[in-house]
Amino acid sequence: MQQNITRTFYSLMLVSALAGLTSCGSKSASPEAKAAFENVIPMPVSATTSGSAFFITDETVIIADSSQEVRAAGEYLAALLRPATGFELPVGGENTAAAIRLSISGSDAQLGAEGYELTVGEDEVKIVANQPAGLFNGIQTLRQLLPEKIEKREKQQGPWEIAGGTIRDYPEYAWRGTMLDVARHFFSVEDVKRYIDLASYYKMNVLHLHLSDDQGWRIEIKSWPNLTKVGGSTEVGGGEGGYYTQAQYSDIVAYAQSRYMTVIPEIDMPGHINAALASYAELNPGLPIKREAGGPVNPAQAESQELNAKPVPGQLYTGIQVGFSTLSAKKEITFKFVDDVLRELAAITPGPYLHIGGDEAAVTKKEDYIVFINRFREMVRAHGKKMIGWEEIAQGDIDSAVVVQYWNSQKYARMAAEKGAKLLFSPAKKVYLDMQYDSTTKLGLHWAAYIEADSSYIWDPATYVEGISKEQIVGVEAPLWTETIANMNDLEYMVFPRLPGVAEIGWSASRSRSWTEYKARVGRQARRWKEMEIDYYPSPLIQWVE
Ligand code: TNX
Repeated sequence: MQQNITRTFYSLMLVSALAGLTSCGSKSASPEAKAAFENVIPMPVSATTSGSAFFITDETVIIADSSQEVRAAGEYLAALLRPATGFELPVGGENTAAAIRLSISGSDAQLGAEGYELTVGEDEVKIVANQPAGLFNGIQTLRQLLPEKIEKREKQQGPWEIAGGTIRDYPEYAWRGTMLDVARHFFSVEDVKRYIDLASYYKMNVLHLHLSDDQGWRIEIKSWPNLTKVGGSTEVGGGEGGYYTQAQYSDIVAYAQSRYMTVIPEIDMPGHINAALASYAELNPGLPIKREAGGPVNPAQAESQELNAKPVPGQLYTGIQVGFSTLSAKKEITFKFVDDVLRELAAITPGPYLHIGGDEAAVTKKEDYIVFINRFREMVRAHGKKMIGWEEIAQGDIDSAVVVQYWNSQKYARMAAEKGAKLLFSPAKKVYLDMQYDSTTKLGLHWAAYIEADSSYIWDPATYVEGISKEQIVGVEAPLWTETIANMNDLEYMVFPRLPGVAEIGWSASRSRSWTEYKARVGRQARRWKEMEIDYYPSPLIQWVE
């Protein structure tokens, strides 16, 4: 007993001595700062703490003046840090003792185009990368090393401590994306920008925008103005819908570029095309509507009659059935229409891909479907882009220049791989962000599965489909379909906590991933999400540190 008390006494002495040291200026890292260092998502390739700490103060400067893009990264970092710290944080200033230095060295090949090395010493934080994209990713890591309140937009009380150490990091897959369906429910430019910020915070680098579907056409096409005037005028449930002008789309693209995300626009064809058919009578094949459209949506889930309503040919549609509409392969006007749309879209899309949809064309004859895919492919090429489409396009004449997005059928995935195409992995049972977490969560559908946070995380693209190896896979993408998702609160609830997990599957090597370890890290993100005002699903499988 006596011994114990003595030991406790000496430990206390030691703790106070250390605490004293810290307050006298020797900078040793606090447990909180160390924990932040060890809990980054996506998990870095390596992270070693040194025991010391760096403090951002009103003296700190950001050194980033070697090129315009490095400078932009510095300004972006300063804009992130200024509100909560209240510090000036001049960019490109003198090299004083306390600096955050950003630099493009080009000397470390292993880091690739998106990797970085972040070193936190007592007097300097340094992020080194080969490309500005790597600096951007390093900055995202730096944000997670700081106290959560750094994300607040009003001035907070410091200290602004970062644990010392070194993080070396680069991604496993080049394509780490998310898709937002702005057709079933429209999302404003501001909403899309917020989504870009949230996805890029976890180092995602592709934003796929699902710009057209049966319920809405969301991108201005100058040569076919009724697409937006009529086709953009409503959405699921009968709301007012909306669309992006080409200028607004370009604004989204530029914003995404500033976050090192590539926008991939999708026009879904030859099915999922009712909004266009309702806008231009001449595009209608005059097919009878297949009453029980089937498809993955379970009509029993549609709460109101309206959502279950049968589509009427030539009319706008605000329900949630799928697989009932098609373009006509017999009409030449169809191909004029498609070519005009793809030309205008290619002209405003700097990214290399155009997504032509191609899914669930349940009322398109198979021979017509193949004609469509082959002609779409030629048109996309003629406009200087590469084609990507949902897995069904594997039935067409595709080759290594085409990306096939696997979502449901392993047969089509293998067919695509056999034809030499590259695969983008979006298995519905794992990464469909519109799936309910369990039978009690209100938002979402469940035709593919109920997807809890663990299920969404526990899988590996490289072993998921027999016969398809890692070399054939460009990466992962998590789609958010929005039949039941009407606003940002709904969106965030479906996306968090699953999106960070998908981001980690794309970024971190599978051998270093385990759910048990990951769930502790993701639980520690809760405070950050609170500060960022993210409305997340508090999965009971995770111990949230709030
Ligand atoms: C299937 S996945 C669809 C979408 C629906 C989604 C709902 C795919 C390529 N098509 O049209 O919105 O299911 O989960």
